[in-house]
Amino acid sequence: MKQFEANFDGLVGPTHNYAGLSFGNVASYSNAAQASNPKAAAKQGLLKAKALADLGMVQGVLAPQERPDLYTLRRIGFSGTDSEVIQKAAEQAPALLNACCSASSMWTANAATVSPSADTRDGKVHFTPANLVDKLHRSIEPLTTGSILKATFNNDRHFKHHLHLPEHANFGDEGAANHTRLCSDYGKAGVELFVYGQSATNPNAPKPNKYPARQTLEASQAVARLHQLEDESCVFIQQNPDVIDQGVFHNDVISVGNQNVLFYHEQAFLNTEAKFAEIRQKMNSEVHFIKVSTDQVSIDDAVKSYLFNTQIITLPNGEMAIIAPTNCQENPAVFAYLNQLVTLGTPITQVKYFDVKQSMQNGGGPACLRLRVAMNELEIEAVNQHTIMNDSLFTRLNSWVDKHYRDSLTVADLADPQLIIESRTSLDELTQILKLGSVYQFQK
Ligand code: SUG
Repeated sequence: MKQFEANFDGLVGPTHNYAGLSFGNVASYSNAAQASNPKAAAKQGLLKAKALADLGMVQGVLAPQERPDLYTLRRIGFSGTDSEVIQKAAEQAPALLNACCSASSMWTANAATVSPSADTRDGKVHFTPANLVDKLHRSIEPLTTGSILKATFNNDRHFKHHLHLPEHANFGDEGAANHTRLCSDYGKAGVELFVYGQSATNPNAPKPNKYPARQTLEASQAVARLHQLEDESCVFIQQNPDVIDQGVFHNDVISVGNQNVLFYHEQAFLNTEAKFAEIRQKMNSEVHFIKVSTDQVSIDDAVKSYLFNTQIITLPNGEMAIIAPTNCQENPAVFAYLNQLVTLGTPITQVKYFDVKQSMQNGGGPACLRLRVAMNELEIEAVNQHTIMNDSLFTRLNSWVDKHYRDSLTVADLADPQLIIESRTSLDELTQILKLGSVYQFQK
């Protein structure tokens, strides 16, 4: 049976804005209060997704969430009509309104952790939505994320959906951004690499000083248990706390894997050699560890360019390509490195650049925008086919964006009561395009 790795990109929601909500995420902080362009953001994302479909990849889309999140605003005591709730929040607690308006569900690498059926004891594809407890604006995502995933992977025979982990800092979970799967072939059992920032129950373990470690070892272990993974197919590796303090808020800002390739910065992990030995032993087949040294690319350049927030994909002809943001072309050290990388004789033979700057300005590169789901042919057939990218969906989604999205949004505009009307109207139409049913119901 044929095996694929599908990418499900998050559609950028109509409230995409720069409110500086993510402490520890340098881009989010430094672009705070700029005007955003939700229409351009959504179209940049669609172009990337369509280009991957055109390359012969299985490409899907995941719906955005409804924002402003009136459910949360009412839950914390704002009352009245929808417009009164927004107006009162804007006057009394603008920071809370901003948190309830973020389009952060676009970064679907943080939507969930996914384990393919080849790795799980019951032979199903497992999904656990990330609880994202470290950031208020993201902690309100997991319930709706679960509904959207169920409506997209809507077949109990093949897909197993778990509830997100308990909402406590000890179980801080940021999903696939801190999870990479190495394998010889997508359909063969692989090694799932869980990268965590700190151990919550061991006060003496290393942790960052300045910025939060968003993923705990305890969360990663819980996900591995839920997904019925064998100990022999899991490796838990700690992120280097020093790089978290330099703006590496997720592992996918400093390393990325695909099949038998792990592309990483030499400062990415703690105990690198011992952990790589464990990976080699558990993989039982060749692994290409492609190391980038600090001399070649500094941590600062890696964070600014998002060299490691690239997607490494295996093309239908078996070669690997790197999907990079255009920011990598604009950084001389990184551009020189990538030009050299494709000549080194590793499986990576080409680089393709995409402009996803609207997302990049909030700290989200190409890899943040996608959730990977390795599936066999039968599983792919069981996916809601209306979410799979093709010429007609691309055209339809572009017209949908043209019809509903603004081309400028400032933080002050978040107080505009019209925004929730626009958001609901657009999402009503989207749920019909993608045939998702009532995924936003509980928020009402
Ligand atoms: O969680 N930015 C996101 C970026 C997520 C990137 N994802 C991965 N690396 N996989 C975050 O920090 C900024 C929103 C704002 O400031 O308005 C934000 O949430």
